[in-house]
Amino acid sequence: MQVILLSRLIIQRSLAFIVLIGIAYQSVQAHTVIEPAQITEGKKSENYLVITHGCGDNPVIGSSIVFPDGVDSTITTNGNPYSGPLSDFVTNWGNVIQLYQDRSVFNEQDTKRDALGNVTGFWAGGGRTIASHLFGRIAFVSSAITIKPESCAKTIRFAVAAADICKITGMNDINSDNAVSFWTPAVGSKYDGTPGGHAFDFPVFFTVNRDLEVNPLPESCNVGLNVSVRPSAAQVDRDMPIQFNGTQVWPQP
Ligand SMILES: [Cu+2]
Repeated sequence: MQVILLSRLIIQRSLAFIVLIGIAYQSVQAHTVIEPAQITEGKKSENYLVITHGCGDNPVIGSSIVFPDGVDSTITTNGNPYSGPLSDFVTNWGNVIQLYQDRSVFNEQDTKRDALGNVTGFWAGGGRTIASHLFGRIAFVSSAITIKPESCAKTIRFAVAAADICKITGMNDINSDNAVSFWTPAVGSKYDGTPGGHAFDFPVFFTVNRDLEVNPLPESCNVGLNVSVRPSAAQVDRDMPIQFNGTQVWPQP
């Protein structure tokens, strides 16, 4: 009897172990992310865009990423729409991202800039591909971001739009044939991806946490605000395409 119980226990344990391995394996097949995903205000931060898988079985040949510019972005506080500007919460958003030149993953790369010359995103591509079973990472640095001391902002979470490109197509074919993996907020842009598709409306998040010791919340703030920032459709449409030497190379015009 005891032997039966014991063997049952062992079987249960090993089943649990197999389930655990399954979970661990799935988490390796993660989505494309920024790491670290959360940074502390007031401190420069070394980050990577980490590309974690191809488009189906197609390897990634390039990547394009757009940060909300805070100009016409959609802002919510604790989930409620907020109509004021981003500068109510962060004093120096704009031009805080800089790309490191590093050709170990792709041959070409550059920043994307708005009319004022502020970096709004970057792209990398060409040369070798990232094997679909390996990770690739694109290094960038964010300079110190400052949360407005008078504000009640505790966290500011940016929904960053990223596209991992596996096949260069025109706009019409962008959602077919595993051409692109989109990690974009579904804001109504041309780069929303397919509803119900892989990681639909699953952007890359980048969060700035208030340094509550250096920059404590004003007493009137109660628990503080979680601020969420999503780019406008117009900005994603404008900034997502890749320009190379003055010519748009993706999507094909
Ligand atoms: Cu994924």
